Amino acid sequence: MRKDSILIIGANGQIGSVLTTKLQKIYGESQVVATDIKVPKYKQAIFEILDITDQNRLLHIVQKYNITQIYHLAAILSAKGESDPLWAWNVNMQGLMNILEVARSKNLDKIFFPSSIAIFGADTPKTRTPQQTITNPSTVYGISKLAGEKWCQYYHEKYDLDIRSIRYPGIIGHESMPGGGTTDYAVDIYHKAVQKLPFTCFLKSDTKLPMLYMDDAIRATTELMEAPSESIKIRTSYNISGMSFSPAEVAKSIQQHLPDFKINYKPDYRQTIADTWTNSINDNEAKKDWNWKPAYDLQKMTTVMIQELSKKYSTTNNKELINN
Ligand code: NAD
Ligand code: AKB
Repeated sequence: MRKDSILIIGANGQIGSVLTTKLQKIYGESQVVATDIKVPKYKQAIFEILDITDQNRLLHIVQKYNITQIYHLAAILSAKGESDPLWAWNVNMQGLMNILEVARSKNLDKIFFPSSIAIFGADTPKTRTPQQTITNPSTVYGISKLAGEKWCQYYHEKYDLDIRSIRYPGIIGHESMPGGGTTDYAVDIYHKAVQKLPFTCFLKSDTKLPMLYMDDAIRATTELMEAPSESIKIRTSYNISGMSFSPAEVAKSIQQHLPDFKINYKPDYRQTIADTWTNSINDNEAKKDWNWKPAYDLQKMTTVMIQELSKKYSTTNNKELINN
């Protein structure tokens, strides 16, 4: 029997850094190869530099470590992508196509590709957005994720590649900093609150978006990847839901712990992106097919975020933490 050998692409990022630790715990450090375009801040047991637009280098790493599964987390997110749309398209699309081709030609066992609520657009039903619906994304990031979902389904149907995907909402965790998305404010707000600083939000007070606590995101990912192949009925990408809130609502939940916390609003170009996204997600298919169930709501997440960040800020150099 072949032992699983895991390749993580984009391992230094907000999700990748946490998922790498989790997969090292599940499979053992010697079985997990962390890669990124940049050297990580903290030493990994096995790390290789990989620019995902370089297919030869990807193939070399897959062969060198006898890789059986890939978790593909490298992408240019919604806000950053709008500053250079062709660069974002190249990283997001060429990167995915390189993985699909290497996975097909080397007969890899399983691939994970994260999609996003960014695939939805202004004419998508806003509340409890269903699995199958109008998409019509407005950002280059959203277009690339939607095209990516379709390519994943194509490789599954045409080549029987076992590729699985989740449409993550905005992810919030205390372990790492976000990398250039429209939902980034929902992590930054906790860092400011814990440092007793006021927070200027780049979205309006009542802009409600779907969000998910990091623990739930990581558990959803490993549960989806461990589910029997025959129970995975959706080969584009699964809707999943955790919680939905606006900046005013998260500020209020923080004020229950830190009553002096102050927020003000200065909407910028990210407001235009958020306005096209949905408020909440219907995740019935994920619940039905692989028993998805979130564990965190806003109140529970706020309690843990404040506890964990307070510990970190009391023991760590702030600058090092912020640049984590
Ligand atoms: P991130 O921006 O924090 O991390 C992405 C990582 O990819 C970074 O470490 C970066 O150095 C690396 N990278 C960039 N270009 C690369 C390249 N050419 N080759 C190799 N590595 C490269 O992103 P994240 O928040 O950790 O997101 C991970 C995945 O989850 C992405 O596909 C993202 O679209 C998806 N997602 C994230 C969220 C969220 O809220 N964080 C929500 C929905 C979907
Ligand atoms: C972003 O805001 O771009 C990401 C996402 C929801 O895909 N956090």
